[in-house]
Amino acid sequence: MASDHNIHSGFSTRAIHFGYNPADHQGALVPPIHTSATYAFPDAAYGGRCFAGTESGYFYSRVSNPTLALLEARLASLEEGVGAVVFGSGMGAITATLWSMLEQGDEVLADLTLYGCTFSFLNHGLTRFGVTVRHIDLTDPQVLAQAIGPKTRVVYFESPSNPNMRLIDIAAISCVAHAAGVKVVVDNTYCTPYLQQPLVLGADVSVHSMTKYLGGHGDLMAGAAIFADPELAMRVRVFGLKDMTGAVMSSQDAHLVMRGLKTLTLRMDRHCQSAQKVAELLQSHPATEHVYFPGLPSFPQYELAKRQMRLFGGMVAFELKGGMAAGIRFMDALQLVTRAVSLGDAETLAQHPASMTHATYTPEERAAHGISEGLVRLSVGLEDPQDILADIAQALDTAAKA
Ligand code: 4LM
Repeated sequence: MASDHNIHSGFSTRAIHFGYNPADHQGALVPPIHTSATYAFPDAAYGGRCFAGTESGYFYSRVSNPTLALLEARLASLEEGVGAVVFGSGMGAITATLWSMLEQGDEVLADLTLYGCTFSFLNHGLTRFGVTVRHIDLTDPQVLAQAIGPKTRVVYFESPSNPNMRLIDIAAISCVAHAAGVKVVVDNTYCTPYLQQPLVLGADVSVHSMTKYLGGHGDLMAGAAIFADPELAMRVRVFGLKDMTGAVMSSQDAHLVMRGLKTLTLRMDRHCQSAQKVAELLQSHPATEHVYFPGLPSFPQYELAKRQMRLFGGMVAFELKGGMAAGIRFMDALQLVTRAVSLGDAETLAQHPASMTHATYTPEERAAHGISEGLVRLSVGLEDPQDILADIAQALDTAAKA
């Protein structure tokens, strides 16, 4: 397991060094990539103890692996958790965590808006196995206080939510949930541990798609769950990961995520600065009807954003005056900005949630959950800001003309 090297250092230093000392690895600056699926036991009794959980050594890489363990230690440090488990995708992290926390007859209270496949897992997946899912407006902690019932086990939300940027007050929701003995799971993908620390604010689990900002280069699929409770972390590893999903991350991808983490703060600073400029451009343009970005003083939850997030993030959503038709014209006019789903890459990406990432909702569900048909989502990348702005400005002008 990783040592606690650099335990007291700053965030960027830990993102680069935490848990690794080259002196323990023949001086290798970059941690080795352990590809072994299985591990030799010195004797049979040792192997038995590994399987019984009384020996902490490695025994099979579906449960743990030294390269993944280093990444897990680093993530736990960055988000101030007691442990972390990594997965082959963000959906792997979400499903393994919820499979481990819920039983038949339990209830999940989720916010109105969630990433499309998370919505689908809850409403089309867990409900088939006797779990009740109710969507409530978690932007108001009083709504949660009134909704919690005897079967409620988990409160689940994203902040900001994908795609319409609803912010949830993590500390206030955790307070209400914990008073009733209910656990809080937050999807922190949009923020990363650099911008927001759900566990410090009181949540029990923080889940991530590391396919996004943590990997940062659009070249891998990965997920993580970070825990405040070591027993829950262990249950998610030996049940949710090992038995229920098998959603194992490859050690090569763990190496790439650790490479991405080295530049996380630099990249996030730039994503956030450029997104602010993009949001201001959108807001000032006559073609735009609404802009959703936490860093605009006109954003209804601006005060909460300042309190809860270090910076306002790299994601911007907006609606044009001509609705969906204008949004599609805007997307088709883009030249530098790439039409693609996903987010957090070096490339600026534009997508249309209603027909892409949130097509798992029916049109009626989208309307009920506040996802408008004309919404366009931008993941603002790392290109020169003036080039991003120029492309968006010309596409807005084109969209407005027709
Ligand atoms: C997208 N998102 O929005 P994997 N949590 C959040 C997400 O945005 C996503 C996942 C989990 C998008 C993918 C196409 C807030 C994904 C799921 O894709 O399984 O790593 O993460 O564009």
